[in-house]
Amino acid sequence: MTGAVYLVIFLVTILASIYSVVIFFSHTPRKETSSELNYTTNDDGSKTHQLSRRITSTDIATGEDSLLDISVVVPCYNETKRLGKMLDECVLYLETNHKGRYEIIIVDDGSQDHTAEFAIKKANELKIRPHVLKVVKLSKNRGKGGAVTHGLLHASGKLALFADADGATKFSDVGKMIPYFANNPEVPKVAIGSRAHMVNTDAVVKRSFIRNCLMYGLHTLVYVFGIQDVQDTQCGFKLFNKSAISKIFPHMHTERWIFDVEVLLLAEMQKIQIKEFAVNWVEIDGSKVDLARDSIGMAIDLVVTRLAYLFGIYKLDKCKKLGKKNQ
Ligand SMILES: Nc1nc2c(ncn2[C@@H]2O[C@H](COP(=O)(O)OP(=O)(O)O)[C@@H](O)[C@H]2O)c(=O)[nH]1
Ligand SMILES: [Mg+2]
Repeated sequence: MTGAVYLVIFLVTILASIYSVVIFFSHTPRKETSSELNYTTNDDGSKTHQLSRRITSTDIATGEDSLLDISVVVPCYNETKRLGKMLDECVLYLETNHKGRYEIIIVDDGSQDHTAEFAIKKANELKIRPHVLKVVKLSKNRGKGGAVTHGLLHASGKLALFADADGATKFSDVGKMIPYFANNPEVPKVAIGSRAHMVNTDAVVKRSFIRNCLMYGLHTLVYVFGIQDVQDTQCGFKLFNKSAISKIFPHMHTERWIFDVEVLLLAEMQKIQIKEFAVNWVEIDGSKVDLARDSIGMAIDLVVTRLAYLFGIYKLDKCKKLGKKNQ
């Protein structure tokens, strides 16, 4: 056999091994359980209520299909210590600017510290009407990405934001993003909070050395594996119109920390408009990220997500690529 044949065999073996590894680490999200389609609110508490119908990839938003301006999805895992302050700020902004036209969906991802009950108590304390704050409990922990995906797919607002429970991003900054969605609700758009303007400020410089190193490592991997046009992929403050939700979230696979990158990959693959907005952000204690365990998981998920789309292991099933008119 010639050298060329050996080379081909070698390359095919390498490719087949990479393919198998990607299949091994790829994710198939579990189906929603029936209890996850219900929520509780601050009424008498004896009954659960049905969430809005799940958004599908074939839905076409008209802007007339919802009475609500905005839904806010808050993924929560053991957040009794941090959620209160975030809700104070969030409800103040929404009551002032969107009274009667908003909902907050708390997705409690198997917390053990009674986050769900805390959220209902907080809704009473803030005197918001029943059914404005909805609490969904996931039967089994899915991770932040799974919780955000679940909440957004059952959101009923014309726009839907996901925001971290720690209130690290100043909530009122959503007001800078909303005008971007003013016209043409059928055109999918994504607005993402960005901390890129803060790289040399105390908020980032004062983070621990190891956290900053891991952050730079992650940014480099994100850059190499697919997202070059977005400076801050990881900020937990992203706003979508209904059209963008239906084009992106029915296709999600990644359930843990790196799901933001899959959201952006899906948006870029379909030429969906993405705009970054500088937001005010402060580091809040009590992060759920375990540096040692999660950074390895993040790196694996990142590489696997990119390669899985490349190899066709992850696909945009029913969702057709958008035509030129939406670019
Ligand atoms: N639903 C859900 N949310 C989570 C999970 N882990 C973290 N979160 C939420 O994700 C958001 C960001 O978490 P945080 O620990 O502040 O991450 P960091 O800001 O990247 O350090 C918070 O709202 C957390 O409650 C999880 O396993 N499930
Ligand atoms: Mg945080």
